[in-house]
Amino acid sequence: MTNITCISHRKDVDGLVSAALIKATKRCKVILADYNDLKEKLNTIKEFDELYLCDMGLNLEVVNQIIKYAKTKPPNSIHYIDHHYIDPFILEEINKVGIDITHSLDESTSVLVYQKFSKFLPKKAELLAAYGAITDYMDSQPIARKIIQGYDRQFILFEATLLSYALTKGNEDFLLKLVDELSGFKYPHQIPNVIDKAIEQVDNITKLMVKIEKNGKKMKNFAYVELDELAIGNIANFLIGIFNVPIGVVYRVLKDKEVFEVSLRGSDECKYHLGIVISKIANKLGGFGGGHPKASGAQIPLNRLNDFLQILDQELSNN
Ligand SMILES: [Mn+2]
Repeated sequence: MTNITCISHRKDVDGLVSAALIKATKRCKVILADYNDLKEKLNTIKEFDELYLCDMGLNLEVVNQIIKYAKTKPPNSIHYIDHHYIDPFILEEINKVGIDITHSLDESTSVLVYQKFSKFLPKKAELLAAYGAITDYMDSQPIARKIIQGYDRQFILFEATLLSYALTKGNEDFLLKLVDELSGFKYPHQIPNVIDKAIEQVDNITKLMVKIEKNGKKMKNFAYVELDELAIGNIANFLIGIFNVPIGVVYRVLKDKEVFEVSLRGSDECKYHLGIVISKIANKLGGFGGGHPKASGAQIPLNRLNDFLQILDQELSNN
């Protein structure tokens, strides 16, 4: 039997539904990862015939590792499907070693996966693609938009939101179960525990809103708050509204690892590519990060927290 593995982004609807679409197409094993443990997870899967890497922006370490793997495998054994910004030079490097690349900044990963495999998938698989597009704010892009127009918009929004809220309250087993159920095209509201966990998270968000109002601080070009959880990076959007700034920044301190995790969100008025900005600053401070124009994140050594806030404010003053 061929050994097919899919590694996809863990705490993110786009990542989970992308994994579900691959699983529905290929009978694959699914491994969920985020930027903290992608390298570790990759290390655990040296043996594979086919490897899918979905919705994971690639840092240099990871690029080197997959290039190493690719050199020992026939061409097209490794598939990289993603919509995170990637340096064209790196793209060229991984292309050279025979990695199959499906990359576009224009649609969510779920839509890219759906397009790639649509001829092997039933029509209802496009709903999964739509959930990923909506929760990644890419539902107005051409393909996603076309899919969504064929349904009741509220229905898709509801199902996508259930997923995105429920997954913040789930452990690894729950997330893998979600992928499994979605790969069988179960609607999110029909999947056990999804509704309960989603409501738990809605409740949590109402409490976080109060906390943000009380503890948030304003810099020149953004507002920020420390929370004990990074529930969903989208929480940073509340800062934009409360402090009337174009960018919201939420972080949480991981004392045992001596790092902080940070999420940024930008409003329509934000004229920066937050993925590029954060990647540059994180590298400078000994951490790593990346993401999209209006949504990005990083992990940075804790002793650089103040530097981070200062440098970010400076970066965002430049035109
Ligand atoms: Mn995505």
